[in-house]
Amino acid sequence: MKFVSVFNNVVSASDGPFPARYEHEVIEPKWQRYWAERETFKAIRRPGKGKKFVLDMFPYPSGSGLHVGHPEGYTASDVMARYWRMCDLDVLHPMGWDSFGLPAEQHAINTGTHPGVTTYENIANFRRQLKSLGFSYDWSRELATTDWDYVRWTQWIFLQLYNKGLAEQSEVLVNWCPALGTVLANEEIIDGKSERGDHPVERLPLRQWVLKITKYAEELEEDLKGLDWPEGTITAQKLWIGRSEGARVMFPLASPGAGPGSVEVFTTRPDTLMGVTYVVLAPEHPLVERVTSEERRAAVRAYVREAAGKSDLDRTATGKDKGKTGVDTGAKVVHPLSGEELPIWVADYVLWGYGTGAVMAVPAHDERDHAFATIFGLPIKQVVAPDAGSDAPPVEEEAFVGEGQAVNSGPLLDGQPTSEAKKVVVEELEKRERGAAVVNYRLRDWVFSRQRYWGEPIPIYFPVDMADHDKGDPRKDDPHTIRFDQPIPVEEAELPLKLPDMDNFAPGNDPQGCLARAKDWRFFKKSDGKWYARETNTMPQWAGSCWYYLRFSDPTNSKRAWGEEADEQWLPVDLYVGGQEHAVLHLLYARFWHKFLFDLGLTKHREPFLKLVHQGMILGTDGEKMSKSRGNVVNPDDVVKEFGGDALRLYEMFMGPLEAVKPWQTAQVAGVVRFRDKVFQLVRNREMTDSAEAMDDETLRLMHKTIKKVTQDVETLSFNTAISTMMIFANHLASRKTEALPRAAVENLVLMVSPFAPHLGEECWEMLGHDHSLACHPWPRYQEELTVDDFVKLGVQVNGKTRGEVSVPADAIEADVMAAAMEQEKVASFLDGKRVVKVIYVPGRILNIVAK
Ligand code: ANZ
Repeated sequence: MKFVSVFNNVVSASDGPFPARYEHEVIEPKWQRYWAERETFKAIRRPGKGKKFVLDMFPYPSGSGLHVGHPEGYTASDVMARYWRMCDLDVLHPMGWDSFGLPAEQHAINTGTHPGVTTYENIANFRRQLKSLGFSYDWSRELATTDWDYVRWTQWIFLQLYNKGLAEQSEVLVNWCPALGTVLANEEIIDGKSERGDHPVERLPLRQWVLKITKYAEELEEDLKGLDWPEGTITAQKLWIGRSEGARVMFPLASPGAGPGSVEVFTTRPDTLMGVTYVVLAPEHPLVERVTSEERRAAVRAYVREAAGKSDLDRTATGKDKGKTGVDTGAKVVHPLSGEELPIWVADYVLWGYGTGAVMAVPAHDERDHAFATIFGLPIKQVVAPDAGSDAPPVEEEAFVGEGQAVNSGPLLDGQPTSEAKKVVVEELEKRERGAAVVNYRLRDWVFSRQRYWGEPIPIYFPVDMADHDKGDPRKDDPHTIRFDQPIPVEEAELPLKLPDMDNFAPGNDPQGCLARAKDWRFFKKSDGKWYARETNTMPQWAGSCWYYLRFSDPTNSKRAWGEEADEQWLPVDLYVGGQEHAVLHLLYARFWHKFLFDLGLTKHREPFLKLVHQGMILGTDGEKMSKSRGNVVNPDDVVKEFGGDALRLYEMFMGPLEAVKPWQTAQVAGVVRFRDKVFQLVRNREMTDSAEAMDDETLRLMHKTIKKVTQDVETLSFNTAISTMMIFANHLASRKTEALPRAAVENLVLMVSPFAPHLGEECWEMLGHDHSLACHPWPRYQEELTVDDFVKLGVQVNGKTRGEVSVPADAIEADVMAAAMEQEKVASFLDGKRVVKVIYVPGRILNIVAK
C-alpha cells in the first residue's frame, strides 16, 4: 500500500485516496475495524520489558447506556495505555461489566423480561458505544460478572472465605426495606430511607451471611500508607476503618440479682475513669435483660422495643433539639478503682455495633454523656482541668472535652497531663485485671447477603430434618425443618451453582428472598436419600467487583480463578481510574478480598491498586448534575454522531483538569474539532520534506519544547494542558508559509496527538506514508538543550546586591556574560575604581561579581 507521490524528497498525501476532510463517519469505523482485525491491543508480555496494568472501574451496564461521565475516565486511562505502549511497555487494558444488581432485576419485575436477557442486551449496547470511542481495550479479555464462568470463581472465593472462618452466618439486626424486599447496608441508607428509591427502612433480626472484614481492619489501615491515592480517598478509608486507641475497662456487677459478671466498656479516655458517674448499655446489649431489676423491667422493655425501630443515625444524631433518651435499669456496677457503686442505664445513644456496646459515662468530659446527665439529673464530676489561661466554661454548663491535667482523681493521677494519665490508668487496670489497652475499629463486619434474585447464589446448603425422607417432600411443604446451624459448602466440582429460571422475580414479603419460592431448585436429594435445602440468599452487587481485575489477568483459565504466572506478569494494577463515589466501599471490599487472597498465596502483591485517580464529575450545561428530570443529560452517542469519537475524547480531556468538576459546554467541542481538522489538513494538504533546511530553528525548538511539555503533562495526567500545548504547535506549523513542512515536526505532532485522538493519529500516520499502525511506534523524544530558550535573563549582582539584568544566550560563556554586564551603566558604576576579585556565574541563573 503506497498512496504517496514521491517527488525528490518532497511527498504529499493530497494525491492519495484520502478524504479531503476528516470524515469521522468513514475514518473512525475504518480504524476500529483495523484494530479489531489485527488485535492491535492484545496484551502480551515480552521478556525483559516493563508492564502497565491500566484499569477502569468497569461499568454497570444500565439500560440507558453510557453517559458522558464514563468516557471521561475511560479516555484518561486510554491515553495512558496508548502512551505507555509507545514507551515500549507491555500494557494490559481490559474492559468488562459489573452486571449483577438491582436495576436489571427491577426492570425484569416491571417488564417480565429475564434480567439475564436485558443485561446482555445492555452489554451489547455499551460495547458498541465504547468501540465508537476507539478505546484500546484488549477485547479478548472481556468478562461480565454475570457470566457463569465468572460466577463459578466468585463462588469459589466465597468458599475459601468460608473455609477460613471468614464467612459465617449470624443473626444480624439488619436494615430491611420492605419495598425493595431486601436488606441494605448502612451505607445504602440515607436519612433512614433507602438510597435507591427513597423507601422506608426497618431494623429486623435476620439470619445473614457476614464476611469478617474486621479481621483485616489493621492491615487495611496500615497498608494505605504505601498507596499513591488521592488524599481525600485515603482519609475517607481511614475514617471508615476508624482506628481508635483506648482501653477496655471492666465494671463488675454489684446488684445482688444480676449474678456474677461485669459490664465491659471501651473508652478512648481512660484518664477520665475517676469522673465516671454511671454506665450505659446499648438497648441490644444481652446484659440488659439480666441486670434489670423487677421494678424497672416493664419500663426497660418498653424502651428497648422502641429503640429497635430507630436507625443508628437517628440514635447518634447530636444537636440541642435531639434530646437523649434512656431508662435506669435499677442495677449497679462497682467502679474498678474507687469501689464506688454506679447506676446502670440503658440508652440508645450507645450503639450495639461499636466497641463493646457499653460506655462508662463521664458527663464532665463527653458531650453526649453531658447532655444525658443534664436531662436525667446525674452527677457531673470534673477530673480534667484545662491548661492555665483557658476560657472553657465550667463543666456543669458544658463538657470540657480537651486535654489538660488530671484533677479530683487521687494521688496517683492528680497533676498528670492527659497523655500520661491515660498510661497510668491503663497500667493500674492491667495490674488489677480490670482492663487493658486496646485498639478499636469502627469498621463493622460486612453483611454479605441479599434477598434478591439477580446475584450470585451463595454456594451453601443445609440438611433438612423430616420424619420420613422417602415419603415426605419439602417441595410440597410437607413438615420439615431446615438446619441452618449445619451449613455445608457446595462441592467445588459442582460450581457454578446457577440461579434457577423463575417467572416472577419480585422479592415478595419473605425475608428469605425470592429464591425460597423456587422450590425445585431449593430442595434436592443427595445419594444418601435425604433432602437438603440450598441457601436462598444471594451475594451483594459488590462481590463481583472485588476480584475482576485478577480475572482480567487470566480470563479464560478454566482450572483456576487465575494463574500464578498471570499474577506475576500483570499484577498489581498500576493505574486505576474511576469515580470518587467508590472511594470507600468498592475499594475497601476489593482490598479486603485481595488481602485474603494474598494470605492464601494466590497473589504476590499485598495491595491491588497502586495508583488511583478519580475523574471529576461532568455537569450539565446549566452547571447542575446531569439528570433525566432536569433534561440536561448529554448523550455520548449524539456527540459521536455529530462530531465523532475523537472529538468527544479530545473535548473531555480538554475541558479542564481531570479531577475537577466541570460543566459541559457544547461550544467548546467546536474548538477541539477545529484543532483536529487543522492537524488533519496539515498532513492532508501540505507537502512534507526531510530536508534539513526546512526545519528552521524556531520550529525545531518549539517541537522539542512541545514534546517535553506534552510528555510531562501526560505523565502527570494533566491532559488539558498537553492538548493546549499541541494546539500551539499545530498553529505554528499551519502558519508557516514555506512550501513543504518538516516531516519530523509533523510526525511528532501526529504521534503525540494519537493517544488523545487515535483515529486521527492513525489516519494521518497512514497519509504520511506508513503502512503500520502507530500504536506501538516509539513516543517522540526531546533534546533537553533544545527545550531551553535561546536567550535567558540573568540577574547581575555586585558584591551580592542585584545591580542589573542582562539578556544572554542560554549557553553563553562567562566572558560573554561579563562583557554584557559591563555594558550596563549601573553595573559599571558600582565597579568603578574597584578590582574584580572573583566572578561566580551560574548559567541561566545569575552572575555575581565580587570586587574590592
Ligand atoms: C469515656 C469517655 C470520656 C469517652 C470522655 C470519651 C470522652 P471513638 O473515638 O469514636 O472511638 N463509646 C464507646 N463505645 C460506644 C458505643 N457503642 N456507642 C456510643 N459511644 C461509644 O469513640 C470512643 C468513645 O465513644 C469512647 O470513649 C466512649 O466514650 C464512646 F471524656 O469513654 B468514651
